[in-house]
Amino acid sequence: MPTKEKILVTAALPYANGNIHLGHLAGAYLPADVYVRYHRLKGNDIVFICGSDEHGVPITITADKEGLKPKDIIDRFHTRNKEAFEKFGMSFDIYSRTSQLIHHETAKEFFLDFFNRGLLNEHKSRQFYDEKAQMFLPDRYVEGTCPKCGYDQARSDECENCGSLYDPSDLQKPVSKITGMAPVLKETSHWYFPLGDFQEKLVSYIDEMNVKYGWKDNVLQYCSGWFKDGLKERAVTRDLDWGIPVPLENAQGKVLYVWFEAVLGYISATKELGISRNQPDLWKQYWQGDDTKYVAFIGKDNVVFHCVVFPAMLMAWNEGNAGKYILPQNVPANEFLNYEGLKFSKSRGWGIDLQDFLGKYNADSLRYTLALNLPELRDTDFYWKDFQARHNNELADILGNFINRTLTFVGKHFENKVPPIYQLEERDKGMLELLERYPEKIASLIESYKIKEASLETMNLARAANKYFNDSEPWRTIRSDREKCASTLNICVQTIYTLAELFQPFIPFTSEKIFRMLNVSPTDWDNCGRYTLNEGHLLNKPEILFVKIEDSAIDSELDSIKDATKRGEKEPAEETITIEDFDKIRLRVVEVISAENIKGADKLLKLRIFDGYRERQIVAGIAKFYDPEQLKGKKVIIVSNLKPAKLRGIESQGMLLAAETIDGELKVVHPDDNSKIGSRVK
Ligand code: B3M
Ligand code: ZN
Repeated sequence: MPTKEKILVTAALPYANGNIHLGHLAGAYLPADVYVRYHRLKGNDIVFICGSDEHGVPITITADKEGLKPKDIIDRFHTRNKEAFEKFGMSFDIYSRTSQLIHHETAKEFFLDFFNRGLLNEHKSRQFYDEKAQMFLPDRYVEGTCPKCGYDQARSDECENCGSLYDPSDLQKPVSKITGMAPVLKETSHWYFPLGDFQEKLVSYIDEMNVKYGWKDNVLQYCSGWFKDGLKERAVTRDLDWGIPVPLENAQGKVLYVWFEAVLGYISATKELGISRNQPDLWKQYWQGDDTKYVAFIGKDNVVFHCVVFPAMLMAWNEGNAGKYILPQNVPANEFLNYEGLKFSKSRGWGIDLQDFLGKYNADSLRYTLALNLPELRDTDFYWKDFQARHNNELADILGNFINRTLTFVGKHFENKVPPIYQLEERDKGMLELLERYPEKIASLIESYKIKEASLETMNLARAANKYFNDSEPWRTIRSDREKCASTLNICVQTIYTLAELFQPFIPFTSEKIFRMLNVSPTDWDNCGRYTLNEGHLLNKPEILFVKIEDSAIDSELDSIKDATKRGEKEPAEETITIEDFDKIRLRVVEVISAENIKGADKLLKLRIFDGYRERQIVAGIAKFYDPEQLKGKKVIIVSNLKPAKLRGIESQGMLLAAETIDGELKVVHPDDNSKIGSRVK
């Protein structure tokens, strides 16, 4: 008997302010589930932990937009996502939530331990405060004009156009993205975790894990990027009224930073699991057991938190406490899955959420399609046509067809009983050897996180099975050589059993159906691929596993995404202006005379335009979306009475109107071809 492994698996805790979509599944959840299901079949001792991440600014913002309390939002999405995951076949041992008391206690325990040991530094700083929303604004909710280059969508302390870093007080015309008002700078104080002190230890930890267990290149690259920049201390508290209150006396209105506590959610959820199983110490066996291997499944945007921040926190704990936590042995993060060639975007209504999808299609067809498209090395896409082809041409025509033709044949010619096996010929031996080799082959792929290749290879076994059936021609041998025919069908039935077993991690609902048709229960992974069904074993009637998806169904999906922008989010709050306000703005039809790129500013185009009276120069941030030549001679609309401003040192005498397309590109607004140059747009 091989020794059983003890394994702890976590999958990123999704924010409870939106629906799970296909991108999340491909990034982290499906690979994690395949991995866990496989290890359970191996008989390993594994726990699979997940839950909702219920704190953080995005949740308070969703709540504000809907005029609800954060609690209403998290209750809604926690329930929805939990259900969606179940329908998709996620086999979590627990799907917890970070609003649980046990989590608050765990997070506070970590914070206080660090605080009491003098690890955290308190600093004062000035941060943007939105007086209307009465809250401090996180960086990504402030926008303004860069003091260096004039770029007008710069962040509070960093400009993505020219790359400069500055003090928030130097940002010009700051605007709060929450209320649209100008925020003020207000002093606040926070506690900082000295991440930099852990850099050396983190580097050697990751090196060691990589040498022993082979980390993915993309993950190593993200990490070395962070190390190259040098780790700096990070604030672990925020000014917010939603979250885990900072457990100190002088900390009213402050909560623990969501990422500080969310990663600890894995530990709290394991504690909760133990309590529900009447084993309150269960969490220690996994989190503090030297013989446990911990694998954390996440998407690429979470790498720094799982490979740098969380390990550093655990190291910090371990340095001062007797009970020592284990660190992730691997963090096999995936890249992103796109939807029909474009990034999933909630705000643009681009994508499809899981509940909708599963209302119409089979979970296993989705699992299979996603498995074959996992963004393990680079970003990949979900295409409806591909989904249809995988379902029709592979699941139905290869796997479904092999099972159906075999079982129908056995029903018709062998009274639905597993036929006896007689003399084996080369082809039969070849098929049996293949069956024996397969479990090991798929196992090693899954164990090295090559889930995509594992799913492809599993379907290859079904391909080989069809070929074996065809080459053996049982429809001929049933008349010419009944013994030979019996042997063929015996092997085909054994093959179905092996397929059902090996496909379990990928398409568990289908495997269950196949086991029912075979009238057997699953065996464990190490026993599959051998003769297991006895001669004479009575089979059940076959049922159709996959009904083909019609073109019309896929066409209507494609039609509905064409106007995706019409669905999507709630309207953002807008401040009203009077007609007099609007009257101050002069919009004019003008003609573009020439356009050119600007050296060193790859986002900007310099245009010469004629406004009906004179020529002038306009600088516009559309260079990524236009060839200068495309605009020559075109009529466009500008704000003509805007005070001239310099962008990248070049004067712009007005502003061009442009609108975003559904794929996030900026396109210039063109008036009718007959519009008069110089005429006012009202
Ligand atoms: N909630 C971000 C995300 O959903 C975050 C993950 C937490 S894992 C501890 O992508
Ligand atoms: Zn700049």
